[in-house]
Amino acid sequence: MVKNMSNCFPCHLFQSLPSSAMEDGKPVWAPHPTDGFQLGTIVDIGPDSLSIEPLKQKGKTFLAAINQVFPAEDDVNKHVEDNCSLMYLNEATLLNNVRVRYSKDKIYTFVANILIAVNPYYDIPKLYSPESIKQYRGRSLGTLPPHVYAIADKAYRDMKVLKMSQSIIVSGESGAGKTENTKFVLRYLTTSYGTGQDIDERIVEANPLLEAFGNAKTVRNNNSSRFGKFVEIHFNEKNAVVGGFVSHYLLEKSRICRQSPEERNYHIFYRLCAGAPEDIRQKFHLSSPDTFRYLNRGCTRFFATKETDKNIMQNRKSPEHMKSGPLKDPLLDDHGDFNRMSVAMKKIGLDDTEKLDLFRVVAGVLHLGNIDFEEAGSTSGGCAIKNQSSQTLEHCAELLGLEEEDLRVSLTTRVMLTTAGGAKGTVIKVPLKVEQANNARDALAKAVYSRLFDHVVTRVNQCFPFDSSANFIGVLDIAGFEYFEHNSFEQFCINYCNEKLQQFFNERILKEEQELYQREGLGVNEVHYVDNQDCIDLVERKLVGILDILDEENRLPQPSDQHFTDTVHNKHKDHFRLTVPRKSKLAIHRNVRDDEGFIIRHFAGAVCYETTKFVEKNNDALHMSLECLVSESKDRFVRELFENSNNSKDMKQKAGKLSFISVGNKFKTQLNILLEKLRSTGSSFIRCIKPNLKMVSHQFEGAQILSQLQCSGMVSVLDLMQGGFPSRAPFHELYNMYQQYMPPKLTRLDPRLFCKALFKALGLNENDYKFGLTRVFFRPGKFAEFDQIMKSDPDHLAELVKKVNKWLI
Ligand code: AOV
Ligand code: MG
Repeated sequence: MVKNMSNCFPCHLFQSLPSSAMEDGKPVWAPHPTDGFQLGTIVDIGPDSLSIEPLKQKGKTFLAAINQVFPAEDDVNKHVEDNCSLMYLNEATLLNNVRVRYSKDKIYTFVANILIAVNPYYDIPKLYSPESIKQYRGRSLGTLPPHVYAIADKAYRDMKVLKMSQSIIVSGESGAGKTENTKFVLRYLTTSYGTGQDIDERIVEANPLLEAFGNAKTVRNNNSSRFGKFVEIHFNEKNAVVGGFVSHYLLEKSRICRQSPEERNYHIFYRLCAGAPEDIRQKFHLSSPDTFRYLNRGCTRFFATKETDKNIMQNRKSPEHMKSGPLKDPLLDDHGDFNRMSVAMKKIGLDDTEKLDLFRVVAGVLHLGNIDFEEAGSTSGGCAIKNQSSQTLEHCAELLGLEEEDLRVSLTTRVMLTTAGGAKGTVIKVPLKVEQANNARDALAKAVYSRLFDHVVTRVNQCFPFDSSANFIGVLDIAGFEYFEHNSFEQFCINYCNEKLQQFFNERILKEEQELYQREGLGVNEVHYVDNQDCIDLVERKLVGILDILDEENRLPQPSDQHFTDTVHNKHKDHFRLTVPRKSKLAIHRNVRDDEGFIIRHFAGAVCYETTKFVEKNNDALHMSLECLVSESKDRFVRELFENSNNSKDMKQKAGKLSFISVGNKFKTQLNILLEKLRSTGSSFIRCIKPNLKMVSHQFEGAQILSQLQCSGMVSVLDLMQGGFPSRAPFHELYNMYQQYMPPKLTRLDPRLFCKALFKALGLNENDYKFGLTRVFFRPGKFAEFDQIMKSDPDHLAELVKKVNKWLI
């Protein structure tokens, strides 16, 4: 089997544009605003731009920058399973190949052994059937059409042969299909290599539970994961599944209290309201979602008005959708999902008590959100809980196992430690203003819910325990590079994570390639590529990195986002990766100082971060009064949620001091552990692509997709490959493939000599291939060309055989 691999000579893309393109009027790919690229011919060449006449609009020329015009394949309707067998490797031919394949429902494409997966937004018949699973079992990469199963099987075989753990890194933007592909990998591995026991099913069934608590509807994805995860499947010495382990990263906490227009809170809230049986509804005082503040402020439109919604509605005819209360999202079936989730919970072994514990806390958070405050009549300047909220307060206290009075006091006052008059250590209660009390309430809700999520993950991990494991295959499902109109701390963290993953990707793709070249004695030059270590340092270096500067700010008596931003700019005045945003970028529409933020030049593009709320979002600590409150809950389950983080003795001492738990640095630590793990494994990459913003099938928005290919680093990979030898085949495989076309006399040669003779005779250009110790390496597209000659032209072949004979004599 011929493998196409990445390679190492960085070269300017334009170098591949044949100089003859203009003379022979051969079509080229030139930029197109919505399709990404369009075919055209070069009609004039300027100093740094080309004049292009589009094929579709004769006579109407436009200018394109030289480095954005690319050679096209002769047949643009042709598609290949491995993009590296194209003659020209560039972003335009990749986009076109992916486009042609997508139009034929071939959503997977290899670029060497990196898998590109386009989200089809509908179920392609049989693509993931049990037969399909069987088919891919034990088959080498490239022998069957590209598939996520092919990657899963390669990981398994590599683990087995190399006796080394493996990881599969799935990336892409929101809605690109990361989570779905991750699930296919898990199902594939447990089905093919499980022991047929509970464990296999549990690894798959843990997902509905994790998704109920950690996924939500956003404008980009109706089932968006709001956390990152690394799922390890562990195998024993005999390479059978023995257990699993899930690590999670950065649950989005802001969503618990507030959602953007047309977005929702975590699924579990609505499912519980819609699906809980009557006795639970009564016990937890549940009612329709629109009676809860934490649920009724995001989804402002409840009925399908968008074209897409209508389409999806037509596919989901259940009248249940239309019946329920106003906060019912027509696209989601909360009632049915509740039942499916309950089944999944049962399958992974959660009993009714545990289930009720989870639901009780979820309901408690909902009621907490409904507590309202008003200015207190007294002169204290503080606030009181509104009368109408008194029952809510009671319900919340009951569900979270708190004394009503304690909850009231903790929400409306704050414990401080006096230092005045030398009377150190006197604890006093300072009344809170309405605004502060609202914040305290929301902070408590976020803390309770995120602890609950941590618990869910811990609990899930108990479902597939293992005593010992020989190796694991880990699947990383974490959000890809993000840049929105407004970017905050969440984007900052996720993009920092993507810088680290990109660095790993570069290391792997280039290093492995280099090692192979060395082993094969090819004597090619060192690989050079843009290292993003400087960008990573900017974020994570001790003391001077942005994360440490932020922590430092958090520890000040009066931290401010502005002061933090200024410090970042002062410490990195001339940093190549960092700039001050221009006024126009930030200040418009928003009443902020024009420098309240920074721009970071990431590998995938520059992103402007608005630093408002960075300080707040970086702190995971609750006010002491609230922390004490919940850690001393009468409800054992609630108490345990807060147990490991603090012991109350410490806490009393800390009261009054500034409490701070760094979100950013915790993430940094987790990431570094993850990367260490990844570096110790063999790795495969899946790049998921979202075909359109409407979330519909059969619509390919070229320009959008192109930008995703660029952000995922695929374009730079092509850039490197185009200059090198991306296709290679072991001598013996070539020998086996072509010996049938050769006279017996030739087939007596050993495979290496056989290949040499063949190539010589064919008159192949020596720049197009190189002989290694065990295999031949080809320039892009050259193997395909050679194969074409060998298989298609008998006359030519006869001629050839004569030549080979001659050469041998
Ligand atoms: P994501 O994980 O990449 O986004 P998902 O895996 O949740 O994206 O995919 C989004 C939706 O696209 C799914 O709910 C499916 O409806 C559909 N989909 C994805 N892959 C396939 C497939 N192979 N076949 C059919 N439908 C598919 V996010 O978690 O938002 O970053 O945070
Ligand atoms: Mg997801």
